[in-house]
Amino acid sequence: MRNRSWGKHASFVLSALAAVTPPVCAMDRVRNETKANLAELRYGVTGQGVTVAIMDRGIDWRHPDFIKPDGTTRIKHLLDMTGQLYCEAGNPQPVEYTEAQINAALLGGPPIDSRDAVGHGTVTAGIAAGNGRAFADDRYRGMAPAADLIVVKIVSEGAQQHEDQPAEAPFIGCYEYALDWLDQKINEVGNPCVAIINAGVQYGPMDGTSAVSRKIDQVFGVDRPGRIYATGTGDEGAYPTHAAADYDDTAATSVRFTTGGAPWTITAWYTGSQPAEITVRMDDGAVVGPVPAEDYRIENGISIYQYAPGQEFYPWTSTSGDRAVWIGIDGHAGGGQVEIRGTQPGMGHVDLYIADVFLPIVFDDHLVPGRLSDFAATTSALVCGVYVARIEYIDITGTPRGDTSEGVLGGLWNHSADGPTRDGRLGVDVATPGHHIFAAYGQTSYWKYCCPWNQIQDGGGWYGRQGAASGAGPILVGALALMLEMNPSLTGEEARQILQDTARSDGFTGPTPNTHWGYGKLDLLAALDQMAGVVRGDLNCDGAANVLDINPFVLALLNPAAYAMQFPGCNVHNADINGDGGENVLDINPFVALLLGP
Ligand SMILES: [Ca+2]
Ligand SMILES: [Ca+2]
Repeated sequence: MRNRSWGKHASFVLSALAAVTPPVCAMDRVRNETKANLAELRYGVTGQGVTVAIMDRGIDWRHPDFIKPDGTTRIKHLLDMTGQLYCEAGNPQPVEYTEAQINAALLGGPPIDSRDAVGHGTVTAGIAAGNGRAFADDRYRGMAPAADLIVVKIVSEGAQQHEDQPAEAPFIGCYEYALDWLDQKINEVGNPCVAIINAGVQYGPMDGTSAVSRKIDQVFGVDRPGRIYATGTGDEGAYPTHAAADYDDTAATSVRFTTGGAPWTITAWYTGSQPAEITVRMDDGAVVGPVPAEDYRIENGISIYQYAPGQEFYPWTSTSGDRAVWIGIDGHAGGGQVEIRGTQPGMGHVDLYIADVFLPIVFDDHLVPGRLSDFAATTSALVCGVYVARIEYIDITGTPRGDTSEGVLGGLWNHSADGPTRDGRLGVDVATPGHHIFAAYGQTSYWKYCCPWNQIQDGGGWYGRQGAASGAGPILVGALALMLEMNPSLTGEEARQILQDTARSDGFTGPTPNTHWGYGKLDLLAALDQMAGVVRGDLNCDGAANVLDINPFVLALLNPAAYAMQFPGCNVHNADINGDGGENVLDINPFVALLLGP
């Protein structure tokens, strides 16, 4: 320690405050890890007066986590798009349910014919905003337990028939319609809103120019006060699902792939001003192409469609000016290659994607980073990577369960998708502890039926396990709801800056920012502190933390009342240097480190 007199101060303060301990909370791990509990203790934030909009597989509207203590629903509006296929004509009309209808149904009136057949949407809502009422001490409440909800059932991968529940067919609703509807309902409720579409893969331009991304920008945007859109990165991290290469007109550039033979697709985006021919050449001898720009070919189980810029199908319909290619391959197990060759002088660049990891096809060379979902590449989106919050738990039967195969505790989840976006933005703002967390489970969902080991001990069957980007995104959504409660006119870009400024780096994140963690781990207390004007280490309120703050720091720790009198208007929380929610002996070493600098 360089400052000997400070050393004496420190040892004195240490002995004086040795009995002080940081607050202990019984909440689930995520609220502690993100410092949501500390943020609530210090600022009283619970999401009150904020709308959380969940676009997912629906919601178990009967679950106690979405019902207020007075028995009425927390759902202000519910839209069900079951049976749709994007925005195609002839789709079943979306069905809207009001708060009053849901309340009547809760009281035994006409039932609401909307459910979360899969279970995913209920978990999303629970993580972001469940109030924890289904179990003692609100133990499994989400991040913003007093927020209002608007729910859109916008997608489903389908669910099997089970018990007395019918099967559900897969569907994808019309995102444009849903977002326009949501825009209206947010205005009707009149409160700030943070929203998520908790779905999405690498299918689209991945640069913020798809129809869905542009609609999200329109409804939320970077500078619309009180409107924020957030999402997780995606689940494709570390998988061989993104390849890229330069090409020109002198020789074909070849990207190798291996397919299992089942039908699926490769999509590609390349430089709009450098038109190219595309050929698919399989090792089994099948060759289709070259297919010129804005042409197509279907032969031998292989389809190649080349779109003119902006003329792709919905929801791609990109405004980037780049050219898209859709390649379908069926019945050709084994190796092959996509060949791209320019048809005029000059260099172009091509990105090739496999939509998600469940498809039986991988790239074998030209692999590059950048596996965000198309929705996560939205310009206005605040995006979180995923880190591991839990590697062990006990299931509802009392059986210990573990999963150490997808990352170490505190480390990045192995498949957290990474930036950059295709247009070169970092693509990740912060990371949240989304893998293996506990939240509300839909009581009639397929998840609850199929996989009882995912239900946790001490949850009464109401709560279960979730993970991946789907677990992480709603944590960020809930955190943003608390930030909107602090400042209802906060914009997305302001929130992004605060989250980036206040994120924590550690041995797992390595140097930040980077394309996996963004600026580091979400620290909600630090974020709200920054919003409240806290400057850690500045105890005399002159705007800087330096040697002049040593005596006021000691006073703040020893005698907060005297400190308040001597430094009126100063914030005693400026002395919570380590950000653990208290001003005490544990802040001494961090304060010294702060003064001594890096
Ligand atoms: Ca100062
Ligand atoms: Ca502290």
